[in-house]
Amino acid sequence: MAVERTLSIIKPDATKRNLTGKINTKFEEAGLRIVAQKRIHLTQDQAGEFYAVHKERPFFGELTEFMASGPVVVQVLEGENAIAKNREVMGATNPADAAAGTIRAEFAESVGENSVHGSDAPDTAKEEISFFFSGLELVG
Ligand code: DAT
Ligand code: MG
Repeated sequence: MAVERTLSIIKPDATKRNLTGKINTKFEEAGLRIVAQKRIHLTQDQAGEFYAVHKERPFFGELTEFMASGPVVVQVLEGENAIAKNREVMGATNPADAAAGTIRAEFAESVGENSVHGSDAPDTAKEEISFFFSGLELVG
């Protein structure tokens, strides 16, 4: 295992319900360190650029509208095996399938409004981190 970095987003459904601290506690309890973090409000175009891989999917409009509907907290998490570990702490995309104790099992409202995003592989983690952060903003 190696020390990795991954991109996490606390989505508008969660910031709206003031859950940033509770979600961050889940990351920290799992051994993930928050090495960069900022609260921003995306435009729908910016959300579409970030989620470009899904642009042909039927839910793309709903997804980008939701991601632009309120503030998000974008963050870089660091730790051993951080990409897979974060996916584990997040739980399955659909909260109905998410394991007990995961962020999505505890907080997500639906498959669309599912509280968190996490990179799914080393190449996407690198791209997604540089979408939001400059090297100067990453404090290990
Ligand atoms: P994940 O966020 O677990 O990586 P994904 O990459 O397949 O899941 O999809 C990105 C987001 O798109 C997901 O977090 C919520 C939304 N989404 C996925 N499937 C959906 C569906 N069937 N209906 C509505 N939104 C969906
Ligand atoms: Mg994904």
